[in-house]
Amino acid sequence: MTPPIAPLGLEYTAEAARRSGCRVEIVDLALAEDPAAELERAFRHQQPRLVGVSFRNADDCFWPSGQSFVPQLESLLEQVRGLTDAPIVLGGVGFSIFAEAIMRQTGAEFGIRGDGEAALPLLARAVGSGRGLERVPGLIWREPGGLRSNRPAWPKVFDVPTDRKAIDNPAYFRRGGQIGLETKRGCDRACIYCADRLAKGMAARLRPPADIADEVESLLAQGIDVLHLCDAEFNIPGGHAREVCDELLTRKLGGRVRWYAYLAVLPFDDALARRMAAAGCVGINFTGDSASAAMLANYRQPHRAEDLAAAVRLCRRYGIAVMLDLLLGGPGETPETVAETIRFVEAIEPDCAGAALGVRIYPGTPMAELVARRQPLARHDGIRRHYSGPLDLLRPTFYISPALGDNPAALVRDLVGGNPVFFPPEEESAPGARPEGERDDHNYSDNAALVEAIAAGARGAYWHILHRLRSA
Ligand code: B12
Repeated sequence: MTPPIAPLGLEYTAEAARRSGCRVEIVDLALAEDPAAELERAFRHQQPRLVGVSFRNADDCFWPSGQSFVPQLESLLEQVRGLTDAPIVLGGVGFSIFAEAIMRQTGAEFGIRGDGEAALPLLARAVGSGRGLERVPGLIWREPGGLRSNRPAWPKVFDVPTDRKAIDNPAYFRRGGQIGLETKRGCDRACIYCADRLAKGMAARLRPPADIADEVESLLAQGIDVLHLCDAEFNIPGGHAREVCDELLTRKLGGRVRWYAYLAVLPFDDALARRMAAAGCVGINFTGDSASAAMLANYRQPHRAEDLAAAVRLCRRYGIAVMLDLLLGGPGETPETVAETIRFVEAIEPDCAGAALGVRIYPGTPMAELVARRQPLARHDGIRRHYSGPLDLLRPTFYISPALGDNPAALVRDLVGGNPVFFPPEEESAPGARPEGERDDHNYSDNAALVEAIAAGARGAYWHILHRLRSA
């Protein structure tokens, strides 16, 4: 996928395994010119005990393209099987969201749902000794009666390596424009559609601020000074966000690094905005969802339209670029609530607003239950998908409120009316058909405009780079 995003989960997991005494070789297929040749080279002179595969994106989570990456995972596993008899363990956020379904579909011997750092070395040992599988956190494995699963690996203590040398981060920085790091895992919000609870759990697991600052220093020492936080929401809980900023300020890192973050609209106040700006934050992407009170209640968001306006004002006050991510088309959405949201967002003038249309339905979320309660999912008139046959939530399956009619993307595009603040949805009749130069959505998968801008020196969050391209 381009621009390429550095595989942070792979890096933390591999480094933790190394520290626990495992011999680890990383084969980074995302940077390889010829991935098949790279794989062959890796297995030519050695046979590992275990092959781990990090699967980050199960699909692009984007309507109308709805591109699944599970077929690529299956063909990768086929190649690996041709090169070694070692068992395969799958992990990664894309895997964790759909863990058992992916185990069934791919035939992998093992999967780890949740954090890999502690679990992977334990599995390597269990595979070596032939016992102890039931003590490996998050493990899913095969037994004659079917799949067996341990509880997800969501350890309370967040202790990951801070020395970012396991993968070629400078190469990703040159080609991908920013490098990620985490300040916590898990989110206790109840937003009906979110997959984070499936992959990271609902209890926030906080990372010591000193470790975060150490990691920033490690990246800076490699010439990497533009970062993107990889928390679901940086400001949940707000107290930890303040402590992280304070640590960066104490170490005087604020002036040396520029960083971007995802934030919930609440809690966000003058004190946090000021601290974040001083600590180097240059852009925030808020989970805005909607400006309609009815829709925000349906999504179970605690904020209201006026909180969106206040967040944009605070960002302006402290010179932070601001993007609002909208989620249009959820349960209860009507043309009137879409219009209310678009008009409100226009009026409060963020730098950008992502007018995403269609809610990806993840199994086991309140969204999946809610939609199924109204009508059986397989025959539901709100379901949008590009595949036929039985409904399969592992394949990109979306919900768009039937009240938006047959061509909801055209409805949204009309309301947006060409306002360059918005990234509007592509029309269903023509997914991908818009010529590359005219593409105006914010799907970062195979995004040629971004690749080109980054090659020419642009750095930052992708929405911010696209925004600068549009305003140039
Ligand atoms: C930050 C972020 C971004 C940033 C990345 C910035 C950066 N420089 O890293 C940006 C904005 C660029 C981005 C883009 C996209 N993203 Co994004 N992103 C995230 C987010 C919030 C964090 C990802 C992350 O790094 N997590 C931290 C790492 C450490 O966790 P991890 O990867 O899960 O790894 C742990 C475990 O999974 C496990 N593990 C990992 N690998 C392995 C391997 C083995 C063998 C084992 C045992 C364990 C293991 O151990 C690791 C450590 O504990 C996630 C949601 C989330 N909370 O994770 C979404 C998320 C991954 N993104 C998602 C999507 C869809 C995308 C895009 C495709 C969107 C689009 N259409 O443009 C693009 C793809 C970009 C790309 N080239 O890959 C989805 C994927 C869902 C799905 N359906 O598959 C997620 C889950 C969000 C969501 N709920 O919709 N994203």
